[in-house]
Amino acid sequence: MIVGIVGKPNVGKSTFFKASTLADAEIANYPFVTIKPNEGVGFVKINCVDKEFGRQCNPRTGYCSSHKRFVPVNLIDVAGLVPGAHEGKGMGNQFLDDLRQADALIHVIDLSGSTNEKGEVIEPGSYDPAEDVRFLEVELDMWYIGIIKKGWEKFARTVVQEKQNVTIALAKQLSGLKVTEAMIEEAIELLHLDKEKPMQWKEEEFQKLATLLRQKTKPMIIAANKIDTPHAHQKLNLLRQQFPRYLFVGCSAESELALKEAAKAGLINYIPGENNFTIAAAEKLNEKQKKALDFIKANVLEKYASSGVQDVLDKAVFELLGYIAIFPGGATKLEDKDGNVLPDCFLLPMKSTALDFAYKLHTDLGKNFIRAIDVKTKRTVGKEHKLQHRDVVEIIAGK
Ligand SMILES: Nc1nc2c(ncn2[C@@H]2O[C@H](COP(=O)(O)OP(=O)(O)OP(=O)(O)O)[C@@H](O)[C@H]2O)c(=O)[nH]1
Ligand SMILES: [Mg+2]
Repeated sequence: MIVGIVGKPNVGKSTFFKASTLADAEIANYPFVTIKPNEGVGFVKINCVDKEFGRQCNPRTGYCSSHKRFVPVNLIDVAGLVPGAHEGKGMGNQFLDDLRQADALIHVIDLSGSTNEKGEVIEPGSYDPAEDVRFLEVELDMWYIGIIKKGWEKFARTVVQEKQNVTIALAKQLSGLKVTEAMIEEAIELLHLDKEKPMQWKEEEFQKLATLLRQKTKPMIIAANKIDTPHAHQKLNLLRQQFPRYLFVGCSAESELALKEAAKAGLINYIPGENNFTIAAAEKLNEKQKKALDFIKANVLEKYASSGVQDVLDKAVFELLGYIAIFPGGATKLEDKDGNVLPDCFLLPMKSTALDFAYKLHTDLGKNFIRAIDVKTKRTVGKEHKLQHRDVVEIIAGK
């Protein structure tokens, strides 16, 4: 799974990315610091199942801290997009292309209102973040329209002349954006488009088609960043009323980054997403660090119950995309051959079945599937059994 971090310049995308991955992204207070997409691994947080078995797990990927399991997801930090990006403004075309493979988007906006539409620093509170929300929708839709309409006449003519199915042909053309035949079929039906006469599709129909496909393939959560600044909370409430179709999560990427770095340096104990931290080495903290930690405690953690960054990732994967986390495990033992307890945890689309999971583990397990065991209840289940979030499953397969 790939989650793209998007937004205009200077809203805090790289800070969010670095806080989520602790990778070495450049952070600075001016636009266009990022010129290549940063790719990294972030983590979603779940209550680990190890506790229910009275064990401590040994993850092969990710980590587990106080029975909170952190499962890896791929993140990309894309350079800032400006209005007109779809026409190539600010290298927009190239930046948009970096998003093709994304399964979901985290749209970072600036609640402080201290950056204009180009990301330039202005008087705090003088820019309405609602504009951030609107502009990105337009740019993404225009980008999709551009791809759909590229060589459309020739495409439509060939489809008609060769009696091709327009759905299949279009799905092929758009597969790079993760558009499927089913999505196109659904959109065509909804818009009452004539499949026999693609040459007659109108401009406004292309627009609606682009919006529908963009919403399906790039579902978006909004990370309302800089929640630590004055009036940010009122602004966020207003945005929620203005845009009920979006899931907004307030966050302070800068606070999360400071906490993670302090934890990494051994100064504090902090589990990402929690509402508190403890001082681990008071003697090593200088005045500036103490002040920063006090600020974060009072203005972020105590006010909002967390820095919000972990929440954004978790909600993107589990609410927006509706994924579930599944652990492979044996009904009689939870260890792998090297003695690691519950070493793996996989993220699967909702409604995944036992058979889907078998294929995810190994094609041979899928092909030779006999039955599965729900390890928590020890019940035997069949191919079609729908898995639930945090299930532990053993696959029994033939040779
Ligand atoms: N107050 C506050 N400032 C933040 C927060 N997150 C980021 N910033 C500041 O916002 C500025 C821009 O941060 P970046 O992470 O470089 O922004 P970006 O969106 O990646 O910018 P481009 O790469 O130019 O598109 C920096 O000065 C950050 O310190 C936050 O949560 N609160
Ligand atoms: Mg950046």
